[in-house]
Amino acid sequence: MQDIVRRLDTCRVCGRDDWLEVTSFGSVPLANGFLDPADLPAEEPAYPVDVIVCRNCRLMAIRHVIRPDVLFRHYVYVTSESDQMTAHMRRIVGWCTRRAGLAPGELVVELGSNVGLQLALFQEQGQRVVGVDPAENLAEIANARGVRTLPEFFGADQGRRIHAEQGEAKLVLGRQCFAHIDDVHNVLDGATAVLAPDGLVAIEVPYLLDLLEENQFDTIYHEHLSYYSVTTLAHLFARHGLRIVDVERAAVHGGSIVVFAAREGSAHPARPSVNRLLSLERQSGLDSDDAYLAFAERAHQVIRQIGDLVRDLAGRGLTVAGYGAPSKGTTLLQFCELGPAEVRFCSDTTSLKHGRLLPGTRIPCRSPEQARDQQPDYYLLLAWNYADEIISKEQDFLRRGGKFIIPIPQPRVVTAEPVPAVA
Ligand code: DWN
Ligand code: ZN
Repeated sequence: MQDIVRRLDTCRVCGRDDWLEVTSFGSVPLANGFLDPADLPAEEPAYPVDVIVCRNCRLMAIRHVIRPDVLFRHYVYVTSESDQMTAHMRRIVGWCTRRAGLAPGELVVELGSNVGLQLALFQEQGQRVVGVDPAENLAEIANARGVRTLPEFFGADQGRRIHAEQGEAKLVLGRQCFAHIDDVHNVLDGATAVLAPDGLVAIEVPYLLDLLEENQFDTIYHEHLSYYSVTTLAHLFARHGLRIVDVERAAVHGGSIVVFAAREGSAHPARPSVNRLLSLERQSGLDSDDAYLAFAERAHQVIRQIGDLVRDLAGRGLTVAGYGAPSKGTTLLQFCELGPAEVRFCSDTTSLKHGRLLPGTRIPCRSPEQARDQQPDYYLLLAWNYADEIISKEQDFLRRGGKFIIPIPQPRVVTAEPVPAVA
């Protein structure tokens, strides 16, 4: 255990050791640690999920850092090909092309590029691309589809090497991976080593403000070391000669921000979005302890509500299953202490998860095809960040009397006929 987990004492952004202890969600196995039923471990290691906030730069983080190779060398999460995500990735291409003035032949480098879906869209419009992702199994898939991907953790060495081999990058992109990075300074050293003088760094992260306001406690798990606001990212970028020039908010993953940063001396003007969000964060109290403590109180209340609701339904002999087995779902089920007695199975489209058991709860994960023969009375919608898309495609289930429980921000039941929220 000791060499796999380390305690975070000094802030990874500003270096201070002055923390607000926000709350603990207990100790749980890793969110993507799906188990092979034919080869169950005697004991499943569990690690604390303790939430802390730096009192200097307001970075929200978890206290215990799991070694990145344990989390990411073999990865079961594959970028979703849902309509919502595909539309979002196309929007990212537009946003980045316009702001960075991307032309055909110019270089785009993506960190955490997964199976290369995002980079393939830049390739379509003529950019040269390089992905860097530590997940060897996913980098293999990306390379097989013609998206050059280095199966490595991105850092200063990789930035320098790509620069030497491919020249300057007009865009360095990191979608939904910055929260997963421990040594953020090494990564930004890599980004600035390859970035063109007038290039842009674009970082997409779940937005701390949405997480707090929408009680998204289930997105707090070991892969997510940090939870960022624009204020904290501004601190971080300034230490690397970068300044935030624009920010877009996006609905993906429960509410995210896409932050664009340019070199200090470059001509990129700062857009009004930056000050608008910095002041919104001040107005929302992100610079005081109360906002985080109030979130913790709400989160534990919602955890109780979800657990009580599902246990009550199961107790009345109704069947409940999980819709999706996302990392946030395996986390929610563990925090709510729900097991196979309450949640019969989870159905998920990711073939890497089929036939496996969810970490901690050991609830079986099935394919949607298998699930179709055992429709439950209630689906607990664990992939709630795709609720609109999933509910519109599952109208038959609703028409046949099936019901959805959307757990976040508070549990509410969705039926074919709208009913009031659970008190
Ligand atoms: O930060 C992270 C984000 C980018 O992705 C990672 N740490 C891990 C992962 O988080 P997640 O697993 O919570 O991500 P998603 O995208 O919310 O996962 C959705 C899950 O739901 C996938 O396993 C696929 C599944 N799904 C499904 O079964 N039917 C999704 C849709 C849209 C569906 O219709
Ligand atoms: Zn700090």
